[in-house]
Amino acid sequence: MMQASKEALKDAPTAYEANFDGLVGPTHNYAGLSFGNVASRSNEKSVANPKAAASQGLRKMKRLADAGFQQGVLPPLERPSVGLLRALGFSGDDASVIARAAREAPELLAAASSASSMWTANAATVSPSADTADGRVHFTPANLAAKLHRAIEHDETRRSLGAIFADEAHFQIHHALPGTPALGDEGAANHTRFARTYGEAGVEFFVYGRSEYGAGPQPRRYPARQTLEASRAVARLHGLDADATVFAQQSPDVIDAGVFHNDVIAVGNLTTLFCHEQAFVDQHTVYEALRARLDARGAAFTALEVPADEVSVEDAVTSYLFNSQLLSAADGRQVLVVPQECRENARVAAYLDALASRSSPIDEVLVFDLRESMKNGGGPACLRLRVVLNEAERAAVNPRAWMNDALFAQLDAWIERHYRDRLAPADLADPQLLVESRTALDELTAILGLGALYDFQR
Ligand code: SUG
Repeated sequence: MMQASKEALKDAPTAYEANFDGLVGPTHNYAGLSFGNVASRSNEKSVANPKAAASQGLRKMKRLADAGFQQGVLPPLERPSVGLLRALGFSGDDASVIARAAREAPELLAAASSASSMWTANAATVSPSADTADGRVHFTPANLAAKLHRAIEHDETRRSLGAIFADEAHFQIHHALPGTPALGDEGAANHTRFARTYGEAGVEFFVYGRSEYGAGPQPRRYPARQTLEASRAVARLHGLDADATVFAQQSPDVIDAGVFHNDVIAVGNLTTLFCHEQAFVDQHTVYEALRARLDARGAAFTALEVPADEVSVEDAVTSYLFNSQLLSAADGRQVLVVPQECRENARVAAYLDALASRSSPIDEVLVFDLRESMKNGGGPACLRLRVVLNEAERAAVNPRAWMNDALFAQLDAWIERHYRDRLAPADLADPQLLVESRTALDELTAILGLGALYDFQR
């Protein structure tokens, strides 16, 4: 397995998987906004530390960049969104809009204030140029229609992707699908791309929670956020070859156990799928479909399936074992990036320790403290958007978005200068938070070379 992927890397066209992590915004807080996401609900109303959250995320980026991975940064969106509150009928100057919303509809102010754009796995679905009909990298920002606080992200997300992937000769950034239940789309969190090497044509794997018009079981307790119809629409928009896509339904039982996105129960990279044995409906048929499609592209598919008697679905949900990043190092070794909660769950820790002695496609495990994001249900994989790029595409990316020593130092000092170390739900009513947030973001656009990205700058 290892040998094969090393061999493959040697003669592949040069392409890389870059991970673009979302910088945590200054309003990071725990508002319990995501029914179906166990961590979000159980930490509702606890006090957040935005400074620690941003710093934990930044340190992940830096450590992975230092380890030789391609690492980029996506900016936070402007929050609180005074625009949302105005659209919902609150008027007056900005401070009055916030004060009235805090008094009359604190839940709407919380939705307008969420720093949820940090979870860039939900920013968009991305198809590499090797897979698309027109040979460009395609992005479809996710409509995130299931939750108000997330449904307001896609327009601004599209703008920030446009500031980083600006060159239309290489990048096509679509509009989000219409934001309606039939077309609920949660982006790359429900999408995995397999290939022999990054530069070759691959197989795109779309996982949905329910179908609006088709058959199939439905979860009973928690919502299924992604529909088959949305996944199919994204595949069409990106011009993917029908022979190179697989659509699979997530098990409704695991959605009901708190697996609100596929990336809470499965992660893939190149020819490996690492997943729980209860992740999908008709799991073995799913493997066979992936195996056949990859076989047709000269690649050998491997499923590394974790049995329930070693790690239960509940263990997976509390530890976020599968919300890991499975990354290929330059020498072909696969590295699994996990949150520290995986070391704190005895069964998951034992599983990871045993990996070393088993023959497995995972060669190394790296552990990260992402506690602040994890308390809202966002692990290492949620925080990143994967973008496979060839050399020409990489050269066309806004160069200021790449993590390096200088950018790390600038962002670290920027966080230190602008972020609070304590944010309680009641603090969302403070009009000064908007002023602080805008001051920070204004400076950030200069650091990242993004121009006048935000509405307040226009
Ligand atoms: O959409 N949490 C996010 C977490 C997203 C995780 N992303 C992936 N699995 N890829 C969500 O549920 C909680 C916000 C709050 O409750 O304050 C939140 O939005």
